[in-house]
Amino acid sequence: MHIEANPFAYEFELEKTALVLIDMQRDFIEPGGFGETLGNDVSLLEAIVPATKAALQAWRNAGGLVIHTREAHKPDLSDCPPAKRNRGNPSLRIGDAGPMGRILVAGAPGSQIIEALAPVDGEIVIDKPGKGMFYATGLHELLQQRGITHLLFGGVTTEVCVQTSMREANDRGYDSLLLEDCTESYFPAFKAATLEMIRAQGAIVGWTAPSAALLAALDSAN
Ligand code: TIU
Repeated sequence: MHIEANPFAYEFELEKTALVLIDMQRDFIEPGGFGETLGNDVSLLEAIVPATKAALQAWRNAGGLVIHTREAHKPDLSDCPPAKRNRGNPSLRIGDAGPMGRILVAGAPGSQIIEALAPVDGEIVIDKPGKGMFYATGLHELLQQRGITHLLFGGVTTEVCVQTSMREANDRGYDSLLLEDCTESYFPAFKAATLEMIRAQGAIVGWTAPSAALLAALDSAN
């Protein structure tokens, strides 16, 4: 299969490709969560939910593997170093009690994936303590066991956890594509810059494409 992508077509085999949705959690997308405590306008992120849901549904219908990540720490915060907990100028820090439970702590309501994109049976859910999805998660080994070589990305935020995960993926030998309308930043200029830098220099980190191009690829394969 191939997707009409930037800077050129992206070739993939369905059985060797996973759709990865990064950190589509209440803490980042809904009012009252971590994103808002960092001073951000979370309504920007909510706008990608319909396109992301459509891409997820099409991928599920095609029988593709789905990975969901969550940025979520252990309750004792032993996996959250001061270099992370003390950064920013939030009114609430990671681990503090917020309106949706403890901020970015596994099991808290705010750390759950938003209802519209909730994982279903057979999908993989990874709790990650860092920005990148490979750091301290064992995900690379799991993907290797399943013969995955290609990754399609959506999620939030574009320049933080999504970009870090794509760069980690590139270093580990995966060919990655970011679905342009299934990712968002609290800073539109950062999203635009991230899309540019991913695909610059001949797809130095990976490809980008609108989700319609993925849907067209899946349609034409039927
Ligand atoms: N603050 C911000 O833009 N992002 C994060 O803290 N985590 C993710 O990107 N998931």
